[in-house]
Amino acid sequence: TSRLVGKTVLITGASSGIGAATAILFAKGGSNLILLARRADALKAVADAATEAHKASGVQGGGKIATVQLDVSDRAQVAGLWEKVPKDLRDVDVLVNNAGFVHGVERVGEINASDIESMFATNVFGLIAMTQLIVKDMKARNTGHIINIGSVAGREPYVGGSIYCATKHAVRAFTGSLMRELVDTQIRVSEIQPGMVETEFSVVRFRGDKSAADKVYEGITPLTGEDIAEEIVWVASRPPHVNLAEVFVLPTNQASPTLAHRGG
Ligand code: NDP
Ligand code: 8X3
Repeated sequence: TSRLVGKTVLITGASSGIGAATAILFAKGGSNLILLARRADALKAVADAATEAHKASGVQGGGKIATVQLDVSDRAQVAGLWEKVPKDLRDVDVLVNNAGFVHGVERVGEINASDIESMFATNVFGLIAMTQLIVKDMKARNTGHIINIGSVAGREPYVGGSIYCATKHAVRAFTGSLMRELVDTQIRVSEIQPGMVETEFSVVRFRGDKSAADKVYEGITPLTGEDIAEEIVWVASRPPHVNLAEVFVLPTNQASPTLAHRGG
């Protein structure tokens, strides 16, 4: 991972779960960080943990961290990002488009219009807006790596997940087009597609109902945010001529969104 020392990594949705674990692992590897999320306090706590991790690693170089309170679904906020980032961190080497969520398990016909709109606004339009902003600079410098967080739900739809699955299928299609468009550049484009990861994801899905969220992971050892962080850092730290285009990563006892073996 010496390839990551001094690189600048921008992570959206860095205040919890996969994004937070990824921030800490890149910090350990000597990268500089720009961390984005809507919750400023949680973001600050992750930045502090990342600073500690960088110090404890003893790696020379990197360790600069900027946090920006930002909603990726707000186009004006995304457009104003650079005003909030110190000049020496404005050349992004790795963009991790991780911010995303699902609300509910309602079936088509019963889904709140506001949930439909907010899932697309964050998972799809937010990811696209961030990419549009940053790919321009990457193209100008002919270097960079865009890592999008898709999902098993972007490969296989399931009952009660129509909108979320549609957003993640959209992420996969967008990522595929982008990779093809950039084939004549030194910019890499990758997608990580996790199965069940125990984060705040299910608490958000069940609108704060922790016991409903816990049931999702009952009888199975789910992935952790740290597991996915390892994949992201692995993908980002391959030699410049190697692009891990897709990484589909499941818990050992999960085979699809609806096929999991529970109870050991
Ligand atoms: P968490 O809920 O723990 O983390 C989601 C992160 O996204 C938070 O930091 C949240 O921060 C941020 N976020 C949400 N909406 C916005 C927004 N509009 N603008 C900026 N930040 C936002 O869940 P995970 O870590 O599990 O989720 C990360 C990604 O992984 C998501 O894209 C999710 O779809 C994907 N994924 C998750 C799986 C799982 O089983 N957990 C499986 C497959 C994919 P804040 O609220 O502070 O803005
Ligand atoms: C999260 C995994 O199967 O709950 O992307 O949609 S799933």
